[in-house]
Amino acid sequence: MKLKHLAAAGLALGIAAGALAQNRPEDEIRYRQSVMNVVARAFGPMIAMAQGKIPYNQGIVVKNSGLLEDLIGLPWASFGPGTDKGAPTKAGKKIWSEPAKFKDAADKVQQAVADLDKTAKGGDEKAVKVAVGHLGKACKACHDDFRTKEFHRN
Ligand code: ASC
Repeated sequence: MKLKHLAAAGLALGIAAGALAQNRPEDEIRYRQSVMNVVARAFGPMIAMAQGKIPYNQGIVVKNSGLLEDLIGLPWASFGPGTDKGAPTKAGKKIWSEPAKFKDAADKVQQAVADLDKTAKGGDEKAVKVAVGHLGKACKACHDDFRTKEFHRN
């Protein structure tokens, strides 16, 4: 076999191996926690604005709502089978025992983010604050049902 064929075969094998590779549970846990951490950082200032703790800032609202819209679809695929343990996590057992309910709660969060992003672009401060409240409620509802108070290792 010529060198360039060997290189091509090696590349093809590498791609196939990559496609088959499963992320380890600890990597999935770290990934979903990382996304949620950035999500919370983006949402925080909007909560503070809605609560009147900091002045309303349309630029931050648009930027951070866009960030949320980009990010909020990412963590859900990392709650797959076998990712209930492997690293300290607050993920509750019900995520895996009641997956339809978990999906419903996650869908509500994603819908509330989409609503906030759309409202943010409209620039109506009052409407934004209502949308922020809706998203906060959706976040909290999912956390109440599917997140434990403390980290656990199972
Ligand atoms: C956040 C965050 C949460 C939710 C929750 C909404 O930014 O870290 O857990 O929003 O406070 O009620």
